[in-house]
Amino acid sequence: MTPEDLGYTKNLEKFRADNHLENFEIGRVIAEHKERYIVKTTTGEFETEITGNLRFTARGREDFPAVGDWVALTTVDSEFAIIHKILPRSSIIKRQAVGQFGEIQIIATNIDYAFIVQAVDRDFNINRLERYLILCYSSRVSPIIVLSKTDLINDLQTIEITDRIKARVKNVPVIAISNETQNGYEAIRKCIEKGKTYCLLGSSGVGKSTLLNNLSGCMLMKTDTISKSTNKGRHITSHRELIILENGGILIDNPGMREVGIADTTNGLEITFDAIVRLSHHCKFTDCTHTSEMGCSVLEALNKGEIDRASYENYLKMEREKAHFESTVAERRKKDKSFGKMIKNYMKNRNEELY
Ligand SMILES: Nc1nc2c(ncn2[C@@H]2O[C@H](COP(=O)(O)OP(=O)(O)OP(=O)(O)O)[C@@H](O)[C@H]2O)c(=O)[nH]1
Ligand SMILES: [Mg+2]
Ligand SMILES: [Zn+2]
Repeated sequence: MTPEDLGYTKNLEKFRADNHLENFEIGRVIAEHKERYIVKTTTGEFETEITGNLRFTARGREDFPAVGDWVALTTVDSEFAIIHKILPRSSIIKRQAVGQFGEIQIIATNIDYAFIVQAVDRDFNINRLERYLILCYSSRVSPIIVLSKTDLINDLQTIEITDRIKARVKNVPVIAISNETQNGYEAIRKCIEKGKTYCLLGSSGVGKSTLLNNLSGCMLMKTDTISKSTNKGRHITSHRELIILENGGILIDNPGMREVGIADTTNGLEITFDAIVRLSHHCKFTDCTHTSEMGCSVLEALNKGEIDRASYENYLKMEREKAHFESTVAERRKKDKSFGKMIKNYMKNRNEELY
């Protein structure tokens, strides 16, 4: 095995040389278990921990390793190693964790493509697809839409669903598959290139792990029948894991996501809703909300039927969510700042008392 088989690139090698990391081993994080990371190198797999220095200088989640990361490490013995540095990430998929105020969760790093998996049964929802697209585009990851469980419907219905997606979502491949019959697998295999990293995104129970197991030819990931009566989607996959396929593609499985919160959306909205955003540049008012204004190009196109109404409504919703996220971040910064000031004043007063 070579580092390239794990997805190593020239850019990473350049960074390694520029930063004098030749004396360290280089490896890729393939799994994470509560601050312990499994790292794969060309010589084996190691259980690792980060150095105390990395831990104490970390400012947030992003300063800790995540699945997909390239790291510089020193081996202690044949099973254990210490991570000294995380190499720069070419991409990072993150989302706002559920319930936690502004807390960011890293889904995976150094990803080239994301398979967004939706099942054609009750899970299917184009608004949610657009959420995943925003997530991908803001992470600089190319999306590929995978419709699973097509064995549950007939061919005409599959075509109808595919067409509905294509009417709203432009420039993204849509592949319909069944993990039961393996229909559509050829198209999936064609997408997978050697040395490129793919991650599987989607709700619980849509068949991500089944797809991964079938592609790899062995049962690497646990899958299970979800409670059919409630269809609640008990999570089967509990953590992220990276595997290498025989054809050289690198796949990262993920636990299903219940909510896809919109966090840092740099360009994500713009690319996902490209047609609407382009139109909005022609609105009469620069602060146009595209809801009731005179001279609104978006509303004009909507009334002429040139843009999809459902997509337009989802766009407005995503814009509101983005604005809400940004204001909570701003508020938190303000709070952090005033807290910082209070500490500073306290220290100053204390020092004045001391001297
Ligand atoms: N009929 C049908 N069932 C499928 C298909 N793909 C997966 N399943 C079934 O759906 C259930 C869930 O599959 P998993 O592969 O575990 O789903 P997952 O997306 O990995 O779920 P989480 O790990 O919870 O996120 C299993 O019982 C599978 O057998 C499919 O294409 N057709
Ligand atoms: Mg799974
Ligand atoms: Zn407008």
